[in-house]
Amino acid sequence: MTYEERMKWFNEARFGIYIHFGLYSLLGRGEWTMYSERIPAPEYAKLADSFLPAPGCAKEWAETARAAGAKYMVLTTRHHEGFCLFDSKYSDFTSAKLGCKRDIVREYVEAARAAGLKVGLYYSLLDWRFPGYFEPEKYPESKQALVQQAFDQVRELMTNYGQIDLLEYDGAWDARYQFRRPEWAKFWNSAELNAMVRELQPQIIINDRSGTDEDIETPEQVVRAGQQRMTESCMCIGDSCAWGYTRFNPNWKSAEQLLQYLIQAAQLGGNYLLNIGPCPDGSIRNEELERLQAVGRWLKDNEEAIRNSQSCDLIGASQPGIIDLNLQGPWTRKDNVGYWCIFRWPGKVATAVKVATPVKKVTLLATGREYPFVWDKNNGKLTISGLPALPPDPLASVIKVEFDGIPRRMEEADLSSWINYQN
Ligand code: FHN
Repeated sequence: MTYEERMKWFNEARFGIYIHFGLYSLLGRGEWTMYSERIPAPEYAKLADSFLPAPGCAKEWAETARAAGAKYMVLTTRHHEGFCLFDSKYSDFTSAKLGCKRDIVREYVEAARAAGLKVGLYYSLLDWRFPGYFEPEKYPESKQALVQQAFDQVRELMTNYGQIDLLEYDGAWDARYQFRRPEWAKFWNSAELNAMVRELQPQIIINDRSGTDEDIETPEQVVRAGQQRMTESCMCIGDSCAWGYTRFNPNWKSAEQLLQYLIQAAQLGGNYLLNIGPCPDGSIRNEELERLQAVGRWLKDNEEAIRNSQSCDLIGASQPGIIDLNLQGPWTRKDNVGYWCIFRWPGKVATAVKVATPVKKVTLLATGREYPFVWDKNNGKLTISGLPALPPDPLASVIKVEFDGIPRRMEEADLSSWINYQN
């Protein structure tokens, strides 16, 4: 399978849901609690007895992801605490053996498939229970056991759950945070690890966090274009330090902000992986649920602007504070069609500038209604009139513009030419 073939569904999707769920969810202080509070492993392990997610929680995640308009999910099968949500021959510290005694990963993959979603698995290479992670020179046997555990468990995940579409590694960095990727790859023997994964799952997409490059880059809490590969930007709905359930979480992003990030990702030809941190019983809290539902409602009418989008050269900024000379909003594109995603509705007339490509037709994407326009080929100004005075969609209204070719930005040879322009 070629890279393009493997990436096809991922490119079409543009939007996925990340799920951080583990023992840390019981504490409600984020997924780093074991380490940030230096809770000794035997004491932390006692939490497993109380890990009793409600039956059917995976179904709830999948239904919520589908209602949000996501096309895939990524579940933390094991985070840095080392607790596996799957049955493993290589660990007794699992949800299959303790607490609920259920294979949550199996429930999750089945629920995802039943909801028509692609299946992504997250696996943290590091496991805080191993001294050899923190001090590999001092505890070489522990380091060896840790790496062996990763091989054995990744093999289990790639063997026991049918087709896995996406593998997201994490936690490959060294405990002193020196961030040297070639050294991560050496520590984890990642080339060999990934060769095994690709042999077991030839169609899989793998992220670059094991130290080798693989298929996608996954920047956190920002949306940006890929530096070398396609990008999947992952982000929390609340603050950046709270991927796992964080009971008191003050800074929820609004549905408008989440949509702005999604559209910005689509504008750059990348994906947006939006995280939820289910409650101890696996349910999704209202603050997250209502925002995901709002994004889903918007996507119902406007997904044409998002799925399989290509990057667009026309002027427009998606985020507040980033002023690309057009405050109304960004453009996404599919071949010769541009989708102007307007967050700051201008009123009855919308004006785009520096449009170099002839315009054929203008409609509102959600309704299909056509609007009159004038395009001046000399100065590149596109003026659309007869629009509603108020924003047709409270979140973002999309104007679909059909061009006579791939829409291009007009270069201004003389930056002052507009001052006394007459046509
Ligand atoms: O340390 C983790 C963090 O808890 C979270 O899982 C994120 C998600 O991408 N990744 C790590 C930090 O890079």
